[in-house]
Amino acid sequence: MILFYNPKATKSRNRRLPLSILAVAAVLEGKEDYAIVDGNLDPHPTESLIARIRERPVELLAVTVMPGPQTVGAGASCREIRARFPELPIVWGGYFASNYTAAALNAGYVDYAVRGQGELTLLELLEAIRGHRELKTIAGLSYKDSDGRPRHNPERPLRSLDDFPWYPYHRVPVEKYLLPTFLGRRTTVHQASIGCPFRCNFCGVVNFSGSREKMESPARTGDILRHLAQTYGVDAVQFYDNNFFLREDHTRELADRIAPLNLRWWCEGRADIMMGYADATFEAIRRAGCAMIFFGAESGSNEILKEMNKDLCAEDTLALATRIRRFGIIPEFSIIFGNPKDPEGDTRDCIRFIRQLKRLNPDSEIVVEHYTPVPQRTRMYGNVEDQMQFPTTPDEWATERWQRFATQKDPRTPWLRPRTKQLIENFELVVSSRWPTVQALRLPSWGRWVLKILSSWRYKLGIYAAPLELRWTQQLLALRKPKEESL
Ligand code: B12
Repeated sequence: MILFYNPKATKSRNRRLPLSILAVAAVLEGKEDYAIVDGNLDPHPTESLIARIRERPVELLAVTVMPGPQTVGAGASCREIRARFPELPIVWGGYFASNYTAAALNAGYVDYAVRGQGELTLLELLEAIRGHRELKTIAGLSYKDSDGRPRHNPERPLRSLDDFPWYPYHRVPVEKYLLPTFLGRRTTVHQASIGCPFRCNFCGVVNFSGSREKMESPARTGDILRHLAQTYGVDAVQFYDNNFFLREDHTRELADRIAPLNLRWWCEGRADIMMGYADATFEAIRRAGCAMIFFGAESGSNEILKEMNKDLCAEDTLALATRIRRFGIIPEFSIIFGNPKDPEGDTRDCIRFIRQLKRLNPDSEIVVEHYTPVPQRTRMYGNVEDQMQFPTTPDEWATERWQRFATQKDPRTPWLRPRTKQLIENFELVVSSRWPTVQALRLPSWGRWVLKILSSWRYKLGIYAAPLELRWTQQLLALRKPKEESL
């Protein structure tokens, strides 16, 4: 049997279908015996894994790991399982294994790391474990050779999602993952493409997919969503794609196919690409149920956008903020604060840019990010190679200091002075109180008003220092933080 493990990633009220595991399990469905343990549902996943292993022989423990809390759960469970069942091979896949491959293999409890798209790599790894193939022939695989030295095989070219079977939804309790959000009562998740063709040098996806993207056909996305709506009563979708709207013809076809399903949905797009779209396409997207689009605006300075390799200009973001209002779609703009060369100046510029966006479109939602570097194939944004030393093991990644880094809560980067960090956080608190997010489903309307009234003088006068009253009020109201919790 193959045992899959999705370590706990989030609070239980935010749990989502474990798509990473479903994607790789799909290629085993009907051919292999497998089981799934999801730490987002199961409060004692290590015990459950152990119980499964005792039940019947397990050939491989296959774990999906993202940087952040999943690294903690993955490390703890795998260490325990290695101690009890030293012969059982363990493979890690996902963003941690792809971006921090060497660190993953440095753990005594990880034998294989799968980089990038994992379906075929997993199938070939199973062949190798069964003695029918050599490890060195498996593209996308990293492993330790017989001397314990790390080996990194060449990259695996991305395949279209249509080349793989549908996810085996029936193998998980789908009902438990359908959550109320501002989009609908039964929100699900779907990813209709993999990778990203851009080269932004602050992003973890570039290394993962080598600046390439493959999309699912609109027909298949439509069929899957119809199945989810008809079988499970899904009425809303969060799309995980890094770039949902890459091509206008694809977008139009997809919108037309989704429209009859009466879903409300959220996705990510690029301002420059969408600015090239016709009004009729925006209308089609709206008709198809699109409620909000997330845009990585990153900065209001074209110089900094260039330094980020973003291939975007600030004017496109500003124009998009104005244009999208006409179609009743809310834009959610994410801004990266703290350019390493001049964090103070950049922070002031970012604040100015956000204020401009809010003037053009007050409905805009704002996501404030602290620049948190990710290793790149080329240089990192800000040329910070000399200033950054990443952990070399998953256990080090699991420490409090690096958890706060990975979750972007407190990157503690050498160039970010505590005073500047405080200003960024204060500004975030003021702007998120002045316009409480529409994603905060449980926030009562009186709570919204209290936050608005308490913060409007600060926003108007640009006084952000020590907003204790806002911090307490947000805590009291348990205001949702979309950047940490997803929708
Ligand atoms: C869903 C998601 C989440 C969910 C987690 C859901 C869960 N697993 O339970 C939530 C919202 C909780 C979340 C939180 C965070 N996330 Co997140 N998340 C994503 C997102 C949007 C989609 C991932 C996904 O499921 N895709 C669908 C599946 C099918 O694709 P996949 O995961 O890539 O899986 C394929 C391969 O990776 C591989 N594979 C994956 N697992 C395995 C396992 C095995 C055994 C094998 C063989 C192969 C394999 O094969 C799969 C099929 O090809 C990605 C961005 C993206 N679009 O990829 C970011 C992303 C992975 N997250 C990221 C980050 C930074 C975080 C946070 C740290 C953010 C924060 N501020 O807190 C937290 C950390 C939480 C944690 N778990 O540790 C970054 C990682 C960057 C990096 N440095 O590597 C990404 C890339 C976003 C980004 N652009 O920056 N996230």
